[in-house]
Amino acid sequence: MKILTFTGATPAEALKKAQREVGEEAMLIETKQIRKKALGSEPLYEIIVGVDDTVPAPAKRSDPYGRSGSASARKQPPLSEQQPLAQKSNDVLFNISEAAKQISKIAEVTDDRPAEAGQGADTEELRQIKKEISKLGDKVKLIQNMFWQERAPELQKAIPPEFAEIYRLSLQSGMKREHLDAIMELTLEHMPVKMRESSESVKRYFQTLLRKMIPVRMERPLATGAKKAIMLVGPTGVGKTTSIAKLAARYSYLLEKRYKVGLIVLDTYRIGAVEQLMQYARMMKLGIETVVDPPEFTSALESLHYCDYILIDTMGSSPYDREKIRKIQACLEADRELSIDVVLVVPSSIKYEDLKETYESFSPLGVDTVMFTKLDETRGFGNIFSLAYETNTPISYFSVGQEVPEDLVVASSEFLIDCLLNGFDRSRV
Ligand SMILES: Nc1nc2c(ncn2[C@@H]2O[C@H](COP(=O)(O)OP(=O)(O)O)[C@@H](O)[C@H]2O)c(=O)[nH]1
Ligand SMILES: [Mg+2]
Repeated sequence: MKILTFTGATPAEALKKAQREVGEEAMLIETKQIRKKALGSEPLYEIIVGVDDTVPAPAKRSDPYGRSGSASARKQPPLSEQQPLAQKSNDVLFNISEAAKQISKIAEVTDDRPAEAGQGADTEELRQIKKEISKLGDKVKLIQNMFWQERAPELQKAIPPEFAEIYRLSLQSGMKREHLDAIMELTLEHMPVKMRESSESVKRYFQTLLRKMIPVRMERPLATGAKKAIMLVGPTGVGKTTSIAKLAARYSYLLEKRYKVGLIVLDTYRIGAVEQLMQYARMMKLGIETVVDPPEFTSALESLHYCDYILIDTMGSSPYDREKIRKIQACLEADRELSIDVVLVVPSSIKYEDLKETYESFSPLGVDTVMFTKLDETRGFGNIFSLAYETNTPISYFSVGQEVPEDLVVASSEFLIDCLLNGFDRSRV
């Protein structure tokens, strides 16, 4: 059975549309008001009908018991005269479960009979009963699916069955509930009726909508003579240094144009843990400067003036350490020549609320883009979606593993939404 939805300013108008589209043969499932009349907007009614898309059953079947016709072969009244099934559904379910009980009683009795006595008749009777039971099972399933009534707390409308899968997937992805419900509400309101027919087309529509909502920063080739400085900031252990190494390899060796790349390590707390990046610099033969304060920072930028890209690593900032963030800020302010792109690096393996908190602590630095790391260590990607959507900060890169330089992906909304709905798959990187 195919489920179709029609809307109109009155129930009669919605019904007319349905009659034009499917004739009188359909089953009326539900009529409901989905929007009340308000200032500047008409009320909206929706009717849901079911159309049998299988070959119609013959009006009369052969019946070994001489009964005339059967319930399913009886023709239903024309669409305009039907009472909505939703109103009848309780009765229907009650009747079905009563009937099922009675049938199983008969089945028990016949089962208890000795096998020899009247075997032929019993077998035929049992076959019929089994057939009836399986038909009832199908009907119950159909009705249960049609009236899947889970309501999201913030969502005023029930979620139709074709939307159930996509709703569940998004919710499990860790997307902020408010975002999901708002998107769902929009989808229910604006989605073309034709597309609601199957969960597949609903999924495609939803996927496109989500993609359009994610801000992404494209990677563009540098204009001739232009320079770019990129600073990676973020909590300790999120993958900043590893990502700097990946980016350095990318810009100096992996793109069509090979750029001159220089590195700066901002070690404002003199932790001295710069060896990790030093090694990468040696391997890739890149210039590297270690700095501890703003004057050193500006002179390091000057000494790397021959570079197209200057990548700046920052050391050990716990998100709560305001003092360290302030020191980074002082360095950023000391630079008068280049405009430095600040990239916030955060792991995708933490929940949305923690991402948001990290974002807020680093926001005084003026975050230009966000880079999400450790996509290979997480299952849900809705937290990434929600942070990008809520802060409206574009995503620039994803890090999908520890390998330098290959585990880096230039951000794209297709990739993210694919991960969100279908999971991360290394072969699609
Ligand atoms: N699984 C996984 N591990 C990563 C990823 N990025 C970095 N790491 C690992 O995370 C640890 C910390 O990385 P590091 O670059 O030193 O973090 P930093 O403190 O922010 O500079 C290292 O063991 C990295 O190999 C990633 O995308 N996936
Ligand atoms: Mg580091």
